[in-house]
Amino acid sequence: MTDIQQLVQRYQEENLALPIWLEEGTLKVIDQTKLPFSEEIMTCSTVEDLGEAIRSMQIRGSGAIGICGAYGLYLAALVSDGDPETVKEAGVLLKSTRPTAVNLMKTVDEMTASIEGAGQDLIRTMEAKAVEILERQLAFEYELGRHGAELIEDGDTVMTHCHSGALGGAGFGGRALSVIRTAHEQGKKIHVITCETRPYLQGARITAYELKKFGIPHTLITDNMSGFCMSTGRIDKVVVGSDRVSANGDLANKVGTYMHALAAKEHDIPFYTATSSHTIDFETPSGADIEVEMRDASEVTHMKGIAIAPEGTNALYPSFDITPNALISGIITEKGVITAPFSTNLKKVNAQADKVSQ
Ligand code: RUB
Repeated sequence: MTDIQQLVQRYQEENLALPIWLEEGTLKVIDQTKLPFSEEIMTCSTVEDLGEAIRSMQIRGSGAIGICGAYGLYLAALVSDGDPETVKEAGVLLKSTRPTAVNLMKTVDEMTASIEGAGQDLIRTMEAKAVEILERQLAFEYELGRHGAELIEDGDTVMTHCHSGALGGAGFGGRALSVIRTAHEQGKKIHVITCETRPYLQGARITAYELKKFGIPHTLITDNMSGFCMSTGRIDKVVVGSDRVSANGDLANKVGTYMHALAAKEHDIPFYTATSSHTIDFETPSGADIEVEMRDASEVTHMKGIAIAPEGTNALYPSFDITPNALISGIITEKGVITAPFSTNLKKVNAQADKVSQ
């Protein structure tokens, strides 16, 4: 059995969701734009196909697109005739798809770095590295889930935004939902409020879908209801994922996160981001240095191709926003929960990490 086949078997045994896998020389991806109404599997035969699937958010979530970086280069190796340059070019293409989430950049860099010692064994090296990255990421989800669950009390209502879950990560619960799923599996009676997340509705479509699968009670709200819910005592804690954390602890996450963090501060509600050491970007000093992806305005003026505004209306779609570290109560990682002062404490945790990876 190959490494990849063993991994697929493990996912079945542990009831995990594989966001992407290899079958007969092509990559298979659960098309997240179709969820929850159909669980369609799409095929990416080339790295170009995979790049397009990432751009169009058929596969999304910072962890999952990080895994695409790994599997994408493995796919490139399969058709490379042993030419390392083709594989490196595939990495450049994948890195250009979405600029904000740092995991994709890091996994591509890690795969590319391992090309050097590969020699004749390019395919075998790429397969082993891709599996290693996915397994490490999965291990981090279990670990950060365990640390984060210590913050969740029996009876808590936890709000989350967008989808930071299994299919957006390595299959257990991504980041935020790893915390929530672990607390639930520990027997804590928790309730989740999931924000719908305009305009792509990842919260309504995918978070609610996964919470239902996990059997975790939940309530859907629109993004503009969080202030009301907080002011009326309906929310005890907020846990969101993260696409990038800068060296000073500022957080880039799905647009709307900042507004929830401001409201949480006003109401003394702890606000956490769940992440991994791989998502902490020490090359980026602060949130102001993070490139925020701007997506097509038509994604705001239209829903599933149907116009919801008069023709010609100008619209803006920053896909992420920046939450300053002062609004963050703690950064949950596989190494533990990091609190202020973030610049100092993030560095300490990084130094402890044997290997910085997702
Ligand atoms: C990004 C998104 C979340 C994160 C964070 O969405 O869902 O902001 O990825 O979650 P999209 P995690 O890819 O749809 O723009 O840390 O689990 O990736």
